[in-house]
Amino acid sequence: MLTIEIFTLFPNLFEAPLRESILGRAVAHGLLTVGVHNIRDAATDRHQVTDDAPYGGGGGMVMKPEPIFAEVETVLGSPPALPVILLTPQGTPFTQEKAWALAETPGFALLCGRYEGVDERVREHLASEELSIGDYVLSGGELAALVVVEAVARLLPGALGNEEGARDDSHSSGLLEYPHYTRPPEFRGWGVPDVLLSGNHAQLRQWRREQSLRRTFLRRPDLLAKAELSDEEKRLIARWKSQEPGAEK
Ligand code: JF8
Repeated sequence: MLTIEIFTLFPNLFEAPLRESILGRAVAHGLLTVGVHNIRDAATDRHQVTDDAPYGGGGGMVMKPEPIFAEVETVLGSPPALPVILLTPQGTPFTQEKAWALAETPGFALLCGRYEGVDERVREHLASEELSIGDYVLSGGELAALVVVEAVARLLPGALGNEEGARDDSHSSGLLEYPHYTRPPEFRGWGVPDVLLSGNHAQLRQWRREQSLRRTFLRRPDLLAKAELSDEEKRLIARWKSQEPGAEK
């Protein structure tokens, strides 16, 4: 069973996401265990202060090192028995590859900052790694931690109720997903591609692969460099490159 230990000033933010859907079911079925620990529990002063003004001045507040070290070491021991991952905009980009790697470990801890972030000594002497979920600004590490937890949990064997599911996704193939349709075959005059109704499985597979390639070419050409492509697929993409920009999505 995978162990995830989360350290935060806002433990309530984790309640509903850990209860619901695939993640909630994975926890309920014992595929992983998630502990949520309030850093404020380790603050020893009367008002349980966890932040302070930055040395050198400037705006905002910084999370003090003592309550963070104390809470992490109370739960994980000293040195910590699990890798401690700090969520920060300065971290290594979190990817599907990283999600797979974490899913295959015994467990890890996620440390969530708030305010202007954590005292640098936490990063230097407690965190084993820093991750970022993307190039936009959040108000704290909690939602980033939830993204990591969900991306990892759904990869655990038995988490999807569909054993092929996770490996088949967009970003597992390295390409974007093909378009999906369900009934009815006509909705407000909008039809469904004929190939999906034809029952021709070879044509269907070819259509989906080409749709994945075309979408990736148009929307995320950066992904094509890493994707595994046949010689025929490479020629198809070379032809698209030499053509006028398509008007389609
Ligand atoms: C934060 C603490 C983040 N991709 C990301 N954007 N913003 C954050 C983040 C993480 C922690 C703190 N502000 C204060 C922002 C990540 N990971």
